[in-house]
Amino acid sequence: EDDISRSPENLSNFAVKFNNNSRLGESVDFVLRQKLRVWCRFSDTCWELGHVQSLSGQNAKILSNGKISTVAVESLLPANPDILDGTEDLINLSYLNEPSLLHSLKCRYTDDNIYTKAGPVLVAVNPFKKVHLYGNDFLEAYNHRRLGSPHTYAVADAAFSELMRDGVNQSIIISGESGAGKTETAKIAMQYLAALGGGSGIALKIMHTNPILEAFGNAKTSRNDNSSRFGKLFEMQFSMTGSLCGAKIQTFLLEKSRVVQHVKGERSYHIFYQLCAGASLDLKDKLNLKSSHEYDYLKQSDCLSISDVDDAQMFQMLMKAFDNVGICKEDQENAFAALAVVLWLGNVKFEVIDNENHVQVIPAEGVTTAAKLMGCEIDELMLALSTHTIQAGNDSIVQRLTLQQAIDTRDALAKSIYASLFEWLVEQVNISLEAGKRHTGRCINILDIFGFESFHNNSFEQFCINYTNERLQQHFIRHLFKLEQEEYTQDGIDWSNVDFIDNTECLNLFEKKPLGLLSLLDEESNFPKATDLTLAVKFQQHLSSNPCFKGEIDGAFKIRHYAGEVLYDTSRFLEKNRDPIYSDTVQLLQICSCKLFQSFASRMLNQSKPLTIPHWLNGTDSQKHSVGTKFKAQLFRLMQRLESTTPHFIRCIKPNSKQLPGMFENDIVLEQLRCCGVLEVVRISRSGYPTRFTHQHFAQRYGFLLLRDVDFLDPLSVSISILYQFHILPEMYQVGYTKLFFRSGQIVALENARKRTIEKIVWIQKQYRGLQV
Ligand code: AOV
Ligand code: MG
Repeated sequence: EDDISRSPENLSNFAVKFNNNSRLGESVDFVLRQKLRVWCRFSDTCWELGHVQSLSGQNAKILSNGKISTVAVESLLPANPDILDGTEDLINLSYLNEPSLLHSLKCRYTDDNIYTKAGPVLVAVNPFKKVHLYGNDFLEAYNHRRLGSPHTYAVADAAFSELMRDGVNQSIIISGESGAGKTETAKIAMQYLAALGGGSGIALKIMHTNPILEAFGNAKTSRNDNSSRFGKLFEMQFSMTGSLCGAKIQTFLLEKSRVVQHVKGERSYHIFYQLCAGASLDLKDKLNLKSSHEYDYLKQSDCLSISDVDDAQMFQMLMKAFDNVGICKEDQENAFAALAVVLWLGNVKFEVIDNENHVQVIPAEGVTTAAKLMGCEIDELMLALSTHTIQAGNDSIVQRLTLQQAIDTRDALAKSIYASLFEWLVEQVNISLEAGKRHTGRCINILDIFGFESFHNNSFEQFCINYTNERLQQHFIRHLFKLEQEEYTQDGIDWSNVDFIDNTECLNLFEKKPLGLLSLLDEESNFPKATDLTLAVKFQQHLSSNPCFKGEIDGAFKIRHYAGEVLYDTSRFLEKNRDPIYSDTVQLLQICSCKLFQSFASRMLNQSKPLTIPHWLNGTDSQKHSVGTKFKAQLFRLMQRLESTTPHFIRCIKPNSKQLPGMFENDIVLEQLRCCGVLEVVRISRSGYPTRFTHQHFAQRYGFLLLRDVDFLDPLSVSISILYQFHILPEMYQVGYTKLFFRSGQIVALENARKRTIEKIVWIQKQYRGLQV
């Protein structure tokens, strides 16, 4: 019936193309007879669905959108039968290729099914609108896997079940670029775990920590109206019986530069605007608070509000959250006073008093209000902001600062007050969430960091943020690919390796000693005469052989990250990495009458002490305490902690860059799928064995279900007997030297049987006791 050119060469070309991407390996005849659905490639990210009508030479005639067109066979990929369009797990796809992956996600997304599984990974596509997938009915439905469709709740449920089953701590690791939905996803996971282990007041407290952390640690950026400017690890602690008994928050690297500087269209931290808009008259009076447009720190970016966000209302919610978490009124007011100090410091102005550009503070509302709220003399504050004291033997020499030095001093004070306030606040929250005696060490960690960022202008902050994302990506790769393959090989399992994109090279670029970005940055930071330009030259000199690095003109350089290339500008890199403490202002804080400010001073001084860095990180190097090095150590500790847990991965995907609902842009999604290796994850798990038990564990767990007496058998024989009794098909498992490996979905039947049997035993025991009474 079809006009098919049956030259053997054509057919075999076509067959090769199809069979490469197919696990079914249909014959070409079959393909053509069925007028098989194919994807026609028009560009790297543009594919259209069509049906093969005929083949001739290297070309095929394709019916697509009611039109017949000729397409090169090379540009065709097999499409899946439409019954698979909305498949819940991408491993079910018969043909695994990029357009099919995209198509599946898009079909589901259009129906508000934002969650899809990619083997062991949950993919969550940001809906940018309210979707009806949450709340009590859904919480109930996912409890104990009654509902199996992909969901953050299902991931949280799995983590909880494994915690209870294996007694091994779990982590839910959420990644994705800025605005992809990590923070929302983290809250959804917390909500599930709080409901599951809840009952007590602790669940409510835990949920109310979110508005607090977001008010003080989130801000509007050009990528996300509610962008997290810090990383957080949220540890939810459970008792032996699985009830929630406490929690602990660990935070990473708050972007403090935002307090004094941010670009047009972005904002500083939400809390400042909330406070200005929502404070009671009484509070406003106490803090001499004005509206946000009167503060230089806030008005610099011409952006004081966020559409659809009512800052005053957010402030009311914050106050409620403070009360629920148990932050006392006095602490709340102290915190607000500290915020007002930051705002008023920003309004402090200087005047030049000689021809060497030396300055003095202009006595005005800014400095007087700040001094009053801090509890120090106005003159003292003016002096601390405009002079520098040098100790020379027993004498101290006072030097006036230049205009730029004075501005830097003022800004550094504002930044460190804010950073200290944030730390202090997290500590207060932690005190209130403490499990105390009930703490058992059993926990589920939820990791929500700042996502990968690539702006028009990228500085030290993006450098650190993207470095973090590289580390996390490495963790992801290690678990899903490297460790997986190593374990199979070690245990003697038949296994052909899947290629994956490794980011080791990029991590080396950051971490290698002595010739890596962080080491070179520290070296240059220790060199008093260094400038940002000499830093750029140094990078160029030593790193240009790394394929992930490229030096650019004017002190810029490019890094090829797993998620794309980013251009960094070195200006202020050195200063931000050194993060010097200005001793005069710290001394001033020490003598403030306000206790909170005194505590900030000790916090700042503590931080200037060298860190005790684990030997495996730094060897016997001299101990430095630059921001980069401190952060690297913190990151290593985090990774170490995660390594000791069972990970559950959630990959958030941003469907468009406009933060709009109902808009699924192929190129943007595909780029994210590519860089986080979703295709490879699906490929590996489709052919892999995700569930595994040691022979012993398996025999112990299910041995009692056996119908015959096996007391005299070794664990492996018991295990094999179980497999036979439950008719687990031979292609569904492999027996390794020490472990059994199962394909996904095989353990469900065993677990169900186990549960039913235990229920029966308990019932019988109850009856028996009843008889005894
Ligand atoms: P992020 O955490 O990944 O970015 P967010 O979690 O803040 O991203 O999500 C950005 C916005 O997307 C939110 O403010 C919501 O409006 C919307 N959103 C995300 N997930 C959902 C969901 N499940 N349902 C409804 N709306 C959602 V960053 O912190 O910038 O890396 O540093
Ligand atoms: Mg976030």
